[in-house]
Amino acid sequence: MAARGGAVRRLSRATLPGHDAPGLRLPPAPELAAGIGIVHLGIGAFHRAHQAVFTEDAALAADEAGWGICGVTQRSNAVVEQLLPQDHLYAVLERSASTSSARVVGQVSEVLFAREQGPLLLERLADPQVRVVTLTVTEKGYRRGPDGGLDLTDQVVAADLEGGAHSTVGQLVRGLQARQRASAAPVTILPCDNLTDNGAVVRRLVLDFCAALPSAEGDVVAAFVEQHVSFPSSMVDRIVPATTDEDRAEAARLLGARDEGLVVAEPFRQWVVEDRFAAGRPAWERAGAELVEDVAPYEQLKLRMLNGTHSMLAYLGALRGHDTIAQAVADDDLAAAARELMAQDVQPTLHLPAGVDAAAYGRTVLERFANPALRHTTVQVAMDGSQKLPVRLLGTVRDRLADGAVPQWAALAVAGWMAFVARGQDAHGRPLPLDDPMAARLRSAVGTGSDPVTVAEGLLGVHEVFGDDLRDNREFRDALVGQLKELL
Ligand code: CS2
Repeated sequence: MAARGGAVRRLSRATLPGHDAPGLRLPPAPELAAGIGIVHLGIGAFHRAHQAVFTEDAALAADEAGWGICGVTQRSNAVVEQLLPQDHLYAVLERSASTSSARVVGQVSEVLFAREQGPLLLERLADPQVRVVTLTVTEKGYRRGPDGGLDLTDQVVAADLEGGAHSTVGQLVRGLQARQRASAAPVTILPCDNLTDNGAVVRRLVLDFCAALPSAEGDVVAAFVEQHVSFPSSMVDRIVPATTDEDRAEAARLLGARDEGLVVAEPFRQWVVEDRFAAGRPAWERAGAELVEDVAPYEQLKLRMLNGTHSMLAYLGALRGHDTIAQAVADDDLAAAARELMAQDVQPTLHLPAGVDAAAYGRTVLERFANPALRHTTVQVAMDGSQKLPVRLLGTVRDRLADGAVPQWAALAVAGWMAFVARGQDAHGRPLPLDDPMAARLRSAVGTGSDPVTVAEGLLGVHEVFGDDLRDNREFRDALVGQLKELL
């Protein structure tokens, strides 16, 4: 197949241009990525545009090999097919409003399809050379129950407890068991998903899994976890929309070759990591990551200001017929709502990291969202609302209610989600997909009702999302009903 832009050859070490060209940066020599030191579960676009880039830059800055990445793909082997024929090379196409540039990343040394290569995955997790396991498996990938612990009623988890290794937590624990038996070498598990206190969350899930194993088996691995495994939290930030054909054509022009593994990203990237590593780590601070003692204030700032506002713009924007976040933020009403959400509702709840100006942070967030070159779709950000809302918006709602304030703007964002679920189409009558692991539950909670009270009360009754406290909060309910009158 000839790609647009005339490039037919596939990206690989052999087809790389001889040197950097304007707008194109080549990868370091393959030796730098030699030796797998990191296993990454969930090698989607985000990992490739974020942690892999930081890791390569750290290896370069410190001139240190041994931190090659073994990426693991869970649901399909698409990433294996993308990267294997390319010597695991791929480009990150960085798009600002005015320019694009590409860099080819060579830090991934291996990609495994967990479903078909389970034994090899356990071997990697047991390998003492592997010292860090990173994760981007999305919110739903953790399979948490309503109390935040491991959902033992989940079928995949249940099958893993019988000896499988298909869920993320099952893979971690089966890998740790193999590691304990093989060498008992310490290791760090570093989650990079948008969850509050993600390190503690994953630690708890791992220990929940151990506790559900027969005790002779579970106690041994739990003791190993307690003594030799650390779970730092981290905050990750980079906007990485789905790659389009247009992106691939542009990258082909820059690379002179076709890149099936291409990812697209904004220029901005941030990574704040708790510096608690059981067995060393790459020199990420030399690549611009911030290694801190406590990530909580950074995480709260990012999840509530950026992701909360992103979700608001996604739902309200999609309902109004805006295809992209940039279009939504160019809509004066929605930009104003986004500013009010941050200023009125979110900012009063924040415990800011030292030296951070929340208002300035908020302005930067909106500038980043306005980047027209990214084409981040509203429906992409809108997906998995049942998993995202509690983390991004409902903490703000709870904190404001506890302070005796009614968070009208956060209620507007939540009502946007409710209207998105209930209406199922935008202002032009185009369908809006409800892509959510709880879609069936949400649909039945709304039923055939389309009036604000039925929709608000139906969805507030979804315990996993709102708990009992928000369901029973009269002021919040009234605020939602009021907003839904406008939206439905
Ligand atoms: C977005 C995030 O898809 C979404 O829900 O809000 O992926 C967002 O782009 C990143 O968290 C930015 O760091």
